[in-house]
Amino acid sequence: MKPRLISYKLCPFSHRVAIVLQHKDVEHEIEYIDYDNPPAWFLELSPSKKVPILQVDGDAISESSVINEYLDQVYPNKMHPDDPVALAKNRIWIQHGGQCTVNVLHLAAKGTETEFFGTLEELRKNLDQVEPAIQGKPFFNGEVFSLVDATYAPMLQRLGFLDEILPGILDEKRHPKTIAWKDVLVAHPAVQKSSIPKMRELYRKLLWKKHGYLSGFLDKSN
Ligand SMILES: N[C@@H](CCC(=O)N[C@@H](CS)C(=O)NCC(=O)O)C(=O)O
Repeated sequence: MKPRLISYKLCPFSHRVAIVLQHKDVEHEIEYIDYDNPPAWFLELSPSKKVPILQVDGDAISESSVINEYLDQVYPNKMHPDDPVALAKNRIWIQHGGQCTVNVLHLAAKGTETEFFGTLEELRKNLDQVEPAIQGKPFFNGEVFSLVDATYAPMLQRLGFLDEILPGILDEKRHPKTIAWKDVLVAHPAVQKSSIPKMRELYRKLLWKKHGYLSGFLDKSN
């Protein structure tokens, strides 16, 4: 049976898994469910009621970082480093990426200017930690596209969309390596192929629907 990814269309955590499936060229299916009205079979399948879920041979695996480690173990084209210390450090960065991703999800939804800039500073402090660890030649660890790259790519891609709406969200002076890394990641074939059609447009529609602080800037950007 082909692995089957259960996802919401714009979920950055599910996108991480879609990137790994693409990068490893794994034949797979994706089922997008409705965030506002998840089907009963999904609620039974997902202990946390969250996506992503990967269905494999009658089993269901949850948590994007766990799913990606599973895929890396089972399919060729290794994305995790072999060296145990490098591996441990990569796992720590992957964990940290969860916090950054939550920050970006909150940025898209925060209602007031104060809430928005408070969350932005939280994200920037989290990125302060990542910035010196990026090797950027061209990827996080150097030449090999890793699970850390797949983990941060959806968050950085969405942050790029937000920066188009309110320029300066990405701070060139504070995070130059992160921004260069983002540019490499969004152009990567696995990230491109795993991004849903009209992604930028749908993301902007979602911002509009959320009616947060940023939605007030949508008209002024294209
Ligand atoms: N730690 C989880 C986070 C997954 C997550 O928060 N998914 C969101 C969608 S992007 C979700 O399903 N939210 C629904 C809910 O919280 O009920 C992972 O990495 O897989």
